[in-house]
Amino acid sequence: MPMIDRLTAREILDSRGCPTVEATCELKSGARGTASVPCGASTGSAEASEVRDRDSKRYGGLGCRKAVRHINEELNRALGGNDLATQRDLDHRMVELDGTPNKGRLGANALLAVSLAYARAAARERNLPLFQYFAELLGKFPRCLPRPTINLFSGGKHAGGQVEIQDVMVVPLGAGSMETALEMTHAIYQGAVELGRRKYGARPLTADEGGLAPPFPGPEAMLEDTLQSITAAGLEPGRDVAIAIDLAASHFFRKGRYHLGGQALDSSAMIEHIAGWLQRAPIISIEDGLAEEDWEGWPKLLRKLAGRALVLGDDLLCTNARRIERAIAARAANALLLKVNQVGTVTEALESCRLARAAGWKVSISARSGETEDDWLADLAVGWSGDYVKIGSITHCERLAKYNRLLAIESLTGLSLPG
Ligand code: 2PG
Ligand code: MG
Repeated sequence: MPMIDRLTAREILDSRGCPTVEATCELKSGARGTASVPCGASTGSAEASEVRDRDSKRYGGLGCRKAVRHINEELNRALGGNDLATQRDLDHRMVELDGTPNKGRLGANALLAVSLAYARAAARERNLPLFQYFAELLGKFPRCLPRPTINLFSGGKHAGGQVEIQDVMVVPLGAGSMETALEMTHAIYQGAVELGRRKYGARPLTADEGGLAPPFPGPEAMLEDTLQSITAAGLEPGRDVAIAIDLAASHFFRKGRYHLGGQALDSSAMIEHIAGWLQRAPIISIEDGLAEEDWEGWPKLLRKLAGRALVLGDDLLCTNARRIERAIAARAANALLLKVNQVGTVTEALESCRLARAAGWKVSISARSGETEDDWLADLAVGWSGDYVKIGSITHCERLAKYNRLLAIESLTGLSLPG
């Protein structure tokens, strides 16, 4: 039975150079686990709340010394030496201790760091690979690896807003293994770099998640360039490689209108606009096609795209059980983007995953735009049988830590991508 001996934490930096929290959990048995938490830029308004120092003299107020102190002091005192036999016990105890509806007192960043560090320590205590520990929490061993949705082009908040759409991703449908999926993506990425050089006159700069971010004249050019890059790699769009898009539409929705490509579209026009893209390109997933508060529009979007593309909720759902229940009841989506730090503990994220699955939804397990070199996300995506995994592009070390871990899990387990 894992019993916590000591919790410690430090402030470290994420891939944007912003502070975040790393925690270490030492169990009585001597097993230890360390884990760090990511941070979003295009956040949903219902996300659990991080505690930041708000001291403008350090990191523009984003310091995490308070959250670190909450782990080193209060959480260490309250949880150390207690008989917390399971992940569930620990996470529920932390939620109780925090005592707020959004984890605003101790901080979702503090709670999640402890939750994950404990998971790692508990797995080590039993000599389990981390993905197997997560699979045991779910109660089901994965039958295949999640299919990667890999960022090729970036816009929106991840690229300084040169185009409104946030992520255009490639989905290597024709790949039977993670190894092949990455190899195909490399060829497409190189094609896109070359295309960018020719079309926009310079090697395209990369955005927060390593996606290429040339000065696209509009979202349609982003799609067109994606198709051309796939073809330039000798691959066939739709057969070998599909496209997934995260519009992150909440971030260009103002006063009831979607401000996209110089137009101001109402919800119905926006849905038609998206449906038009599906005619032009093999798009299999639309994430946050509408804004998080456009609850009336989402069911219409689902009806329009049903059977053709997934209607994937990120900002809409925030991995939050109550919002997922509402979306299921309203028939507002058919897929969940799961980000553990949106909710703040492993157990609550698992509950959200279960809810989505019980409704017959697909689940895509996602990193954040601000990440660390920690690779737990790869284990989580495999352990919870994610249909898809979203990590970012195949550049930048914080992304590669996860892709490389997926390669390691692939060779360790012999699991392949779904047929
Ligand atoms: C998203 C994520 C990852 P962020 O919107 O899906 O791309 O971005 O972490 O900034 O919320
Ligand atoms: Mg998103």
